[in-house]
Amino acid sequence: MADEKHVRGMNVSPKEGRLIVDALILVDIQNDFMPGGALPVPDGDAVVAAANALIPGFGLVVATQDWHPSDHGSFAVNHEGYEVGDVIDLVGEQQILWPAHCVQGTPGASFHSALDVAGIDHVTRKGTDPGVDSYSAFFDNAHRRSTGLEDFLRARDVGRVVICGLATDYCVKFTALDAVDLGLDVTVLVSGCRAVNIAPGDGDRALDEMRDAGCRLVRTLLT
Ligand code: VGL
Ligand code: ZN
Repeated sequence: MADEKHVRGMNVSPKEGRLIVDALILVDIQNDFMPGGALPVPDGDAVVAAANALIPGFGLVVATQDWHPSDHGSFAVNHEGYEVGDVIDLVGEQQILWPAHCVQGTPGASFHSALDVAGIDHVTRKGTDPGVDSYSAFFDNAHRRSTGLEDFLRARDVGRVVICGLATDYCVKFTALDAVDLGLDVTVLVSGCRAVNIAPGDGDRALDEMRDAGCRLVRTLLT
């Protein structure tokens, strides 16, 4: 874009007399979502290289961590008589029951060891309330509580976000949809995302939902 400036890796462009800043949001690039992890996303480790390639191009990089207490309500093991994949009601929301994953402080909750964590400026942890899940980086699934990420981005004049990570059909999708609702300009780097695909096509349907909501879907940020 002709009006775009690239200042020491910080992409800024003038809007209404202010600068708007681009941020990269890396969603849940954690061991438990990798092949062999507790809640494996097929080919999930492919997003690490994509994330690492993007990081140097952004002046502001945020990473999220799914960060559950062991008694979290999204874990099947915490609901007697229920199994992984069953759907229950949790504070009025439909909740899929998952295997226990990303328990606070465990190796499964750590970022993938090859992720360039030195390039991350801020970490948002979500899913910490045992009573409600939080797929989105911004709000819990019942939209009752904010994670603080919105305030963090607004305080830094972020107007545009690029999103990649895991999983396309859950945390990436809900993060992208909330970001659009918050008035941010949202680009999803599809090549840097992978889906759980519990039902075949879930990932593709999630991409359609994001596009319909106003997200820009791209396969590369290079021009
Ligand atoms: C996620 C299911 C449960 C995700 C997190 O990161 O997409 N999916 N918790
Ligand atoms: Zn989770």
